[in-house]
Amino acid sequence: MNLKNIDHIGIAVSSLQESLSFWETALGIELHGIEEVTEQHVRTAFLPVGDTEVELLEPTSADSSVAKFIEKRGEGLHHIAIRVDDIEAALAELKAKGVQLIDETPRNGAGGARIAFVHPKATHGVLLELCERKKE
Ligand code: CMX
Repeated sequence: MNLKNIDHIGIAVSSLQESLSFWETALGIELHGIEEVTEQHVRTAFLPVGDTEVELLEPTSADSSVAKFIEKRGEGLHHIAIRVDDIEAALAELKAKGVQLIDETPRNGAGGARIAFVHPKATHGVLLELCERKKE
């Protein structure tokens, strides 16, 4: 599959407002925008760093997988997202290789991206997101 780059790194936080004071004030990174992704039950804040971004993820409901993650493991690194050209092709290739997928078909992510997750059990402990964005 044609992997492009690390699109973003997701960090689970209890409060966007509180964590932004570190990323914006201490590191001086300019916030790219805040967006609610209703399908994923999260509010996200994107902070560009070089050719990738940090995505802060705040749960909007107790049912959110991010809320469960924080409850079980505390705030911290939640996932790594790799950008692909063709997400359906990437998922088909992983499925054919017997990789344990969370999503066999893409869902909607922040910024109009199409996303799908690979189970952390398949990746030796890291939740991996595949991410396809509209061509610029
Ligand atoms: N990174 C690494 N490991 C993780 C993890 C994460 N983010 N989340 C859970 N795990 C671990 C659990 O601790 C558990 O480990 P142990 O078996 O050693 O205890 C293991 O994965 C499996 O857990 P599970 O009981 O099968 O499943 P959970 O109910 O904990 O759900 C997961 C885990 C990954 C399947 C679920 O969170 C999921 O479907 N995630 C994809 C969707 C998502 O995370 N959306 C939010 C982001 C949206 C966005 O970026 O827009």
